[in-house]
Amino acid sequence: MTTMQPTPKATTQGSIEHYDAVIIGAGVGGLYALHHLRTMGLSVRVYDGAAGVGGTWWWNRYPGARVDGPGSPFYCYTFSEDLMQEWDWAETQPDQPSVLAYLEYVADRLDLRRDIQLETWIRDACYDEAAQRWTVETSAGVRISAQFLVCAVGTLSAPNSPDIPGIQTFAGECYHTGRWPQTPVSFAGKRVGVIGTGSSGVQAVPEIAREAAHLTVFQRTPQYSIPARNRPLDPEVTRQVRENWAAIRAQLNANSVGMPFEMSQRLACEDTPEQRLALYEDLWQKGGFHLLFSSYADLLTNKEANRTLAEFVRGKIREVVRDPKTAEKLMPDYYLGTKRQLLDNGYYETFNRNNVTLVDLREDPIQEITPTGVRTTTGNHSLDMLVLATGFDAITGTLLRLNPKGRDGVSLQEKWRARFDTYLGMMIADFPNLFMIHGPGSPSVLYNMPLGAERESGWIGDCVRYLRERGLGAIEPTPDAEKSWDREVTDLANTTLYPLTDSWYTGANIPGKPRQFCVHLGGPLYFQRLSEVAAKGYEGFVFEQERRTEVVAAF
Ligand code: N01
Repeated sequence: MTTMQPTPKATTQGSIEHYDAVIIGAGVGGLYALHHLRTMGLSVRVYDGAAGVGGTWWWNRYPGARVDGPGSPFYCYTFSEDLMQEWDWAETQPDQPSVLAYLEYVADRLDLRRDIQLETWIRDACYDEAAQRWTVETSAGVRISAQFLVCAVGTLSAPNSPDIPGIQTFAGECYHTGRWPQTPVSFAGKRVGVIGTGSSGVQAVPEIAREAAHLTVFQRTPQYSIPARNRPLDPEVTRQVRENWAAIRAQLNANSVGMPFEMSQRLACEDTPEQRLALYEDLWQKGGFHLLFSSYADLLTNKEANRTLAEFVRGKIREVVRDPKTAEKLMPDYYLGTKRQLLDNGYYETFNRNNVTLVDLREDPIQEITPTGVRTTTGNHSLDMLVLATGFDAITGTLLRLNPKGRDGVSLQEKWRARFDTYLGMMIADFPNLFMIHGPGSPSVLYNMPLGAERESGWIGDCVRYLRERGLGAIEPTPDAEKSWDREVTDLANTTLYPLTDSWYTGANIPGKPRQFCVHLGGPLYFQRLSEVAAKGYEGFVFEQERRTEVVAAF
């Protein structure tokens, strides 16, 4: 564990506080970036609009919210063996309160809170070319200056509130899953409607159905869901992970999604249909992403291979859901895995309950929301509560809503009007000294996010050190570097089936959003690219000499 350090000194000039770095966001990315930059000796201030640390895990308190990836003990920070030894996870798929408790523990253990200002939204961010610094303004109108702006704003943090006619008129309770209230929400005795059947919807639906008088699920696109098979975490697994932490960490770093999966090297066509079925059945029973990652290597690149697994999962839906008409409505028809793969705990089984109705919006679309419910083409659904599980303006939405202004006052909304250009997913031409964690063009949502945040923060720290050691005041990528990075990300994506599906990965869920698959699919290759660029003196970047003299770095 890093020893505790005094907060490096910030300075105040006039009414403006000066820091070396301002970090926006106190979630998984921002917390680690604070720790890392502060350990390097920088003065750092973190701002977050929430009333607590945790980012996405602070906001997403809807019933059933839990890690729907490989989970514990791998969805966590890896940099500190002490954290790994000290924190006990109870379940394989920790629930939202457990992940939040973990992040709160990290914040306390690393004494991060003294440099975090909560309930403070950053409303504006402008680059001052003469000073080579960013000025940010809080919701309270306070201005802060920093040489570096680190945007750890989250990839799934700008809620998508659907523009359905009449939505504002609904007189009952209405909650978006990504802005769930801090106070308990009761479904008892209520008629509840859930709009949306992505990861949040499939997690919430079984929980709400258990308590509500009646639940109506409004589904636009059926999705494939795999049983998560959440269970108590075997203490033996924890013991082994703790004993072999260095090796496990190396394994996570080498894995293409930063997870402890054995990635299959075998092609689907190398097995007979019977062998494939046996393998799929085995992995279905095991639960989680194993079905996708540990079965065949070509499921996300070969349409025919993908079809074999898709057909298997469709068969499972028919097996589980007793009413054949309902089962048919639940039948997905895109390439499995090309929307964010869902994991559930009893989702399809929920449609066997007497108090649950599925409305297929493809055949019976919503006409309007009224004060008393939802009116579809065929009739009215009276509701006391509406749950919007309608997702997010993913990856780029939050930063675009902040809309920082870079060189010559160019706004990010102008810059990203047609394409989300970045270099390495980390920096943007015309926005010097602005770093992103999990930005467009990084592996972000298709990588173990705490681990990705650590590795990206490490690169940011190295870059800052490089500048400071050479008396450089600003760094930004060249437009050419952005173009070639865009090609690299796009070429990688085009080797897969991802771009063929409308999803939030491609921006298709937000009307008017440019279609672009902006996740780098290279995994370890991405981090190797980061290291290579740094080793070549930050190839693809341009620098300015330090111009300022008045603000002395605490470095
Ligand atoms: O959002 P989504 P989410 N009328 O965009 C529907 C992460 N996550 O919050 O597919 C009717 O996936 C929309 O329909 P369609 C995870 O990465 C992680 O569920 O666009 N329906 C879809 O069904 C995940 O992928 C955890 O046709 C409308 C749904 O709403 C990401 O967050 C847990 C509509 C939105 O699904 C987002 O998941 C939960 C409209 N106007 C989430 N607009 C973990 O545990 C949208 N929909 C880690």
